[in-house]
Amino acid sequence: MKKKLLGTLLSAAMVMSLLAGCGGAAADTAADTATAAVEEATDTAADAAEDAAAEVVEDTEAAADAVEEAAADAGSSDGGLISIGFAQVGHESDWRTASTKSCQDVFSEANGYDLSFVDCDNDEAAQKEAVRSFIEQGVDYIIIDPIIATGWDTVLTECEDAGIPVIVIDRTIDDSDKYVSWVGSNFLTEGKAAGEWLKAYAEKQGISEINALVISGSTGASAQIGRSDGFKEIADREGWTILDEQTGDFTEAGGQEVMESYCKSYEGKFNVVVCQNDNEAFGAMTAMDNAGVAYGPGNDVILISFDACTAGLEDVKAGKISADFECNPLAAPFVEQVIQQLQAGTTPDKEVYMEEHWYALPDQIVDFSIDGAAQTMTEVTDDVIAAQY
Ligand code: GYE
Repeated sequence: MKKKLLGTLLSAAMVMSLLAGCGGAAADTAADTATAAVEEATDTAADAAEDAAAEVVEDTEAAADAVEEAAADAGSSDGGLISIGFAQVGHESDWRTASTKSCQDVFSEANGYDLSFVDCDNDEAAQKEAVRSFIEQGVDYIIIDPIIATGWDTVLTECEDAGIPVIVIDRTIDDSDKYVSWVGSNFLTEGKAAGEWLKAYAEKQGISEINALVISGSTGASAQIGRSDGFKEIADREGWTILDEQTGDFTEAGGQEVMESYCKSYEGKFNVVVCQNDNEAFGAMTAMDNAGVAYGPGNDVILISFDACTAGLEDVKAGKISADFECNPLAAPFVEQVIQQLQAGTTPDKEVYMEEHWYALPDQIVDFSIDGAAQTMTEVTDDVIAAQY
């Protein structure tokens, strides 16, 4: 870590200059004593002068060694880079790929970082192991994107005991506050946005009855909990029926599998499908195509999705997904700000929220509000798609 090494070098340099000063004084004293000794012709004074000179030489050598050691440290162990361990969820979605790339781009060697990246493949135990291995490595900072929201206090306490600041990215940790900062999205708001949009859109279309099927994300992930709770809050208030909610694990394969079974179990009974991310929606569309279910604006089934990645927005533009609620994965620059604040000794905000947009085509753009706050929707155009992650 740059800061520590610089400190060591500075103090070593200070010790050296002090010793240099002392060396001059001690040498003078030694010389005086030696002269006196010669004058008085006593062996004792000569010995004292020799001892003093030897001590000065010894101390100066020790200081030089310290400087050399610190310089070697700077050159060898981490090259003065800030070391970071990042325990990433996995590689389940387009969103995740963008999140990983964002972190790898920002925390590059060229930017002054030494990043240890672990793809935890959606395995909670592997994620805790990754964090513990970062503690063993003695990294400067640990970034965690928690696969699930609970079960964190023990390992976060271990980080705290080791004096390593933890920054949480994306999903939240709900049962421990032993982290410095969290940077991510408001998943509850995203879920409510989908519900409030559906209410306004259904009204505009003259649809009075909603029978929804939800394909949820990985169970226990805060992104799943927030989106489920937010949508359900509006559904309950409006008296809609949620026919079923099963997890597609945020993957395309999972979305397809769940939708295949929904198409059989709820044939002709549903008019809304809510997928908690775009990849699930891609799978659900394949399943509906295979089952002969028509979806998208102008068809029986309204398909709602989250994330709004490039491919998701392409499906909005193609008239397949009726509305897509963004979750912004490009959080790494904000995490870097947190780290730079910590480096500078200032206290970062405990929570940093990402900005996001709600996307649709013009006919599906409706006015709605969330908890009294009016929302603006963004029309999906080619330029919007080109600028998306
Ligand atoms: O929506 C999904 C990903 O945690 C917000 O995880 C993230 C979610 C995102 O797999 O695509």
